[in-house]
Amino acid sequence: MTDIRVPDIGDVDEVEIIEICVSVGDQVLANESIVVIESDKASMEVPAGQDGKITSIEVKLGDRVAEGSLLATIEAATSATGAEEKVAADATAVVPPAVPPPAEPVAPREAGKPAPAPIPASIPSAAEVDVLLPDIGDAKDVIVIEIAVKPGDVVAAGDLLLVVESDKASMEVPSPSAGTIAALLVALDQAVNAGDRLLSLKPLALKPADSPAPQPASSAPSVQQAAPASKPAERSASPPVPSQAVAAEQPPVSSGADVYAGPAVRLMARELGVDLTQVKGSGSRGRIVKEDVQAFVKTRLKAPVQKAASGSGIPALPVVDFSRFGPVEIEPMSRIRRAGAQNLHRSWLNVPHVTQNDDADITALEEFRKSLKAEAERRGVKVTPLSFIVRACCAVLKQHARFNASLDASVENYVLKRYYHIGFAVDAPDGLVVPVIRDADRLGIWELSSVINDLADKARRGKLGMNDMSGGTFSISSLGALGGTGFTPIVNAPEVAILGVCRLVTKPQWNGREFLPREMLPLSLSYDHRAINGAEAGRFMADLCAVLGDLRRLIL
Ligand code: CAO
Repeated sequence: MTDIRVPDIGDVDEVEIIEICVSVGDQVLANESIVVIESDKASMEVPAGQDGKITSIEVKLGDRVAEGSLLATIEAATSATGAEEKVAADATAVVPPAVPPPAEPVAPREAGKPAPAPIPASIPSAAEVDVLLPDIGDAKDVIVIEIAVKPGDVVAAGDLLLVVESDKASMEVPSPSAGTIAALLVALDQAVNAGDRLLSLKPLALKPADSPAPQPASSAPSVQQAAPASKPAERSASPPVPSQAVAAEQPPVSSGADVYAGPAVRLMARELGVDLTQVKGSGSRGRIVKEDVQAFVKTRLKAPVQKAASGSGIPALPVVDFSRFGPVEIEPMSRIRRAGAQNLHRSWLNVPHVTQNDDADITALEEFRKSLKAEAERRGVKVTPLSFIVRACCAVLKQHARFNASLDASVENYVLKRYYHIGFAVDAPDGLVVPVIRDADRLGIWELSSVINDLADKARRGKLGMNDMSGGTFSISSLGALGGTGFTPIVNAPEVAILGVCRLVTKPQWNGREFLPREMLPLSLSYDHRAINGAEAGRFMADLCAVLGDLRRLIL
């Protein structure tokens, strides 16, 4: 029994065990890796040092060890059973032993690999055959970048044995038949050429009567795929399979500790900072290959660009060259329009919107407003329905405090505002702006009309200051002069509601006895459904319509 210890690790005190490549009972060659250790500067594979059988493993993943620490123990191979002898065995021997040897114990496999099928005790074992590196075209000295099996593993025909890589491509070498891996004849990073012996395989054979029903090709290795016992074993070489070719039919790799990847891929992932649990394997049985890690990194590198394009991590819209379909010209957005677009997008994405529509009968209001015309001219103000709507909203907001509120950062509390600063959207030449009427509830119709005129004028001339546009508690967007029968205004977050107003229409209304022409004002109330429920919105709208329908309610 010989100890395998941490070798010279230079000037670092400790290294971490980041991979254990063998299990107790595994037959290993001298240059096979036992564990992989890693310092903050580099990782290093610790080889067995001699051919033999692993008798104990003294460390576990994550352990920190110093130079000289015991990693594992190994029992040197004897001449009768050692790996060395397997290497030297005549690869062309075809005569099965007269008495079949007992099935080899199946060593535990690497975490995440599909469990091999157990070997039925009645199955006779054929002679060992060598698996050779097949024709690899012009390539010379291709490198073994991954070894997917170890001595004792049971494989089905077609299962991945190892991966070699030239400077142009990587190729998988599958098992030519079902069997037990007898010995590995190459090591990681070793250069090999066509015809070189890669490993020796002890083919399995089944009596025909024992053959189970066929299973899908992607299932775990199973003995039903074994070569017939009567078929002589031969020096075998299967065509290499380009890694990508099998990707589509393989199941995805499982997550967490169940990552199925070889040491070379793991090393690459560590170097690139890739979490292999997030990488989908395209190799045989979901094994992660180098190309998967590269593709993962490429996707992640593109991700920030997409985020910037969509603003919220939402998949970006395709970039289309519209000039392919006809003449186009580019008109840059104004600064205000760009800022408005961002605010609207942010509100739309953050606020679950619901819009409630209703018509207010403002026949009496309109009569009254028109009756003020001469006086308004004398005062030098234009009185539109908007002043009355602002006034009515203030009265209703006082009865429905949650509409004059914001949600706090936890989204668990209302911030009820005891002031009524009403914003109104202005269609200014440079874009939409929302000046705010301060303490609108304290202003009469003349004052309100005057403030609205002044702020709208300032907005159209681009003269609004920050103070004119901040502190709003509720907003109104009036498209009344333009038309429409209803729309969905976007809540001006962090406010929780906004009232849209469309063009007044004369409509017949049934009063219980007859239809009469009435001046109906279409209203659209959008609200943040986190803060306001539908019934509350319904009551708010009913109260608003009632006030607009009879302004005497303002003095109740
Ligand atoms: N139905 C019918 N006529 C209406 C009306 C309505 N709902 N609202 C206003 N009017 C009339 C006015 O009485 C006025 O008529 P007179 O000139 O005969 O008196 C005329 O339409 C023009 O009004 P106005 O637009 O000058 O004034 P206002 O107070 O109604 O609106 C303002 C002011 C600044 C809100 C408006 O000019 C504006 O910019 N609206 C656009 C808002 C907007 O872009 N909203 C969309 C934002 S995105 O959600």
